Amino acid sequence: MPPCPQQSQQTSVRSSPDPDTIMATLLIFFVFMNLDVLLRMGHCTETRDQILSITPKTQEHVDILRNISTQYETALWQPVSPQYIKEETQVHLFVPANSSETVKDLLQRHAVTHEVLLANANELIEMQTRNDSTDPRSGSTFYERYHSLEDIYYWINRTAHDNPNRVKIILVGSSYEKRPLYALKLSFNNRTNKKAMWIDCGIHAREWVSPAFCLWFVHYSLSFYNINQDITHILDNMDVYVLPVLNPDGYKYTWTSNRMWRKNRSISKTTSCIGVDLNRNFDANWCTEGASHDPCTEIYCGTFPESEPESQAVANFLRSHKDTVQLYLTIHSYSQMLLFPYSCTLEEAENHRDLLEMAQEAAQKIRRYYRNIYRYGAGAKTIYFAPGGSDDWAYNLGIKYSFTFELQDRGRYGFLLPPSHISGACNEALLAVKTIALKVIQKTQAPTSPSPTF
Ligand code: 0X9
Ligand code: ZN
Repeated sequence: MPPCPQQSQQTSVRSSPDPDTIMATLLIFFVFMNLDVLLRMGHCTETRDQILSITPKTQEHVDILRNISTQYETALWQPVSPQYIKEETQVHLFVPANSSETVKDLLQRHAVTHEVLLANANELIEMQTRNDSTDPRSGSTFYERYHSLEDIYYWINRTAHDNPNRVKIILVGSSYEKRPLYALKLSFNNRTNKKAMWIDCGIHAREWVSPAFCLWFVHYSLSFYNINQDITHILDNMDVYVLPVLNPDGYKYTWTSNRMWRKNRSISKTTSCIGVDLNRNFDANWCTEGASHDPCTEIYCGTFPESEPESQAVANFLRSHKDTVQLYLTIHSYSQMLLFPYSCTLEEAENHRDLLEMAQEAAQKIRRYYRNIYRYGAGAKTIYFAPGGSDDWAYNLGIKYSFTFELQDRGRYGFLLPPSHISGACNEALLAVKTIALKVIQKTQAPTSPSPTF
């Protein structure tokens, strides 16, 4: 909770012979001087959305938290679903202003202590949606800000138009609400038998730094080709498909109605609950432990694998390009992790050692150059069981280098990462992408141009 404004000091006034007049004058003067403070005091607990961090110490605490996050108007940030709440593990909970008092009362009544991670989420949300191009206070560039879906569509067209020899727009499908799913194909030469990599962003609507990364990556590729040795080598040897917003309906919804929305916006025939978790909708041990058949949960797997137009579009595209695509990357936030298959089983991927080495090297570079810690490992062992994910599905399709990146941060701002952190988050993720892509080229392709020294 933000500190309620303190009452200002009493102001001294000149004495008057009439005590009643003194009192009345004092009262009027006091109210007038503190009007702003008094007004704000009345609202300081009700008008601000907050993020609480709570570490349950007992099973009773766990049960209370599960109850709060399912029965009250809140949004669980971490873990993704109440079933993963466990003792001694931090829970991040978004509490809208109108449930704040009830939730805090409940916690207090059961002696569950909490810490306020963000006292005023509304201010952060406002900061992220401000149109900074017209804001004189902002010195940031286009790529250091978040953009509405319309702006991203405009940017896609503009980028292709301005780079006709290197960038093509590919329509890979359309969303449930019939928005186009555009990917950009970056192709810097016409070598025969050229391989490719795929990057998708924004599968989860509220993870805004993810689409920001896709834009960052494309911009970097176009600006630093022939300047940076690593990106030059990658683009000389691979085409890159970039899908900036895999879940446009959800992304749009986070800009207009609910900043904490995760799923797509498909309507269920059986309930009024909306949306499927697109990262539970792929055909990889679909809807087993770690996903849910309940449309009202955040990890709802849909009615059958690829029931959703968004996941089906990506799956169709990859199926028809599986002989060229060697590397699959999907960008999420938050928690700073480099994950690889499997998340849908505890079994090790056949090339587990390779994947581990690549993730380790990428994480080490981030640590060395950016002093930031990324954990890495197979999904199921590193975070939780999560079947139906795009990374596991792409891996089973035959794309043997498949990774999920969870970008910044580790919970300080969570999904509300301020725009000023976009460049740091994207630069370190870019370093990881370059490290992994170079390794894939090294492992799979005969060199055509001198490869950079690692
Ligand atoms: O649960 C997820 O879908 C991802 N984490 S997030 O907090 N961004 O939602 C992790 C995905 C890991 N990979 C698979 N589950 N296949
Ligand atoms: Zn995600």
